[in-house]
Amino acid sequence: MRDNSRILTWVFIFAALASAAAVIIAALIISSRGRQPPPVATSVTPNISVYQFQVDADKPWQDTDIVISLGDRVTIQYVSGTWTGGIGAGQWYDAKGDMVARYKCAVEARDPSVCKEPMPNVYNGTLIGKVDDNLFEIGEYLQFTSSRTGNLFLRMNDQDEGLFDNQGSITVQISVQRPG
Ligand SMILES: [Ca+2]
Repeated sequence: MRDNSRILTWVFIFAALASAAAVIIAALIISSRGRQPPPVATSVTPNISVYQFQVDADKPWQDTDIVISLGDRVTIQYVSGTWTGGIGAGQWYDAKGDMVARYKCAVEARDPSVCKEPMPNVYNGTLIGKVDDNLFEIGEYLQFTSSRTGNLFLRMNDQDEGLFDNQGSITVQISVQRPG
């Protein structure tokens, strides 16, 4: 009996340590992913998945963790929120970008090769995306058939050095329709 209870005690201690380790590992995994939870499809039919994702103005390319495959029909739609690409300028806007300043580096700069925006031909402050090395302007709405395979990344069109004075975030809905 005494041996049995000792074994039980050790089993209990081992179980407690194992569950504590599991909690710590889970916390590390969650914190390493940043503050956004992994994408959860909010509405699923056999071949359509719908997600929501928050895009922060002051961060470079943000990984949605949504895998896009070649041939997928992708729809990205602005849902809510405002952001600014320069808090000092005082303009807040949605995914369309700064329609007051209407600044396109490739048009305004005397030498377009100095432009550091990800898409110098797109207005600053606009929502843009990429899959693999294929960049595209989104604004408030974009539907396309993907020519690439990879995770969907989103950000504001602003140069990395210019992110420090950005604020706000917008939420978008992303739907991915697999062919067939
Ligand atoms: Ca900025």
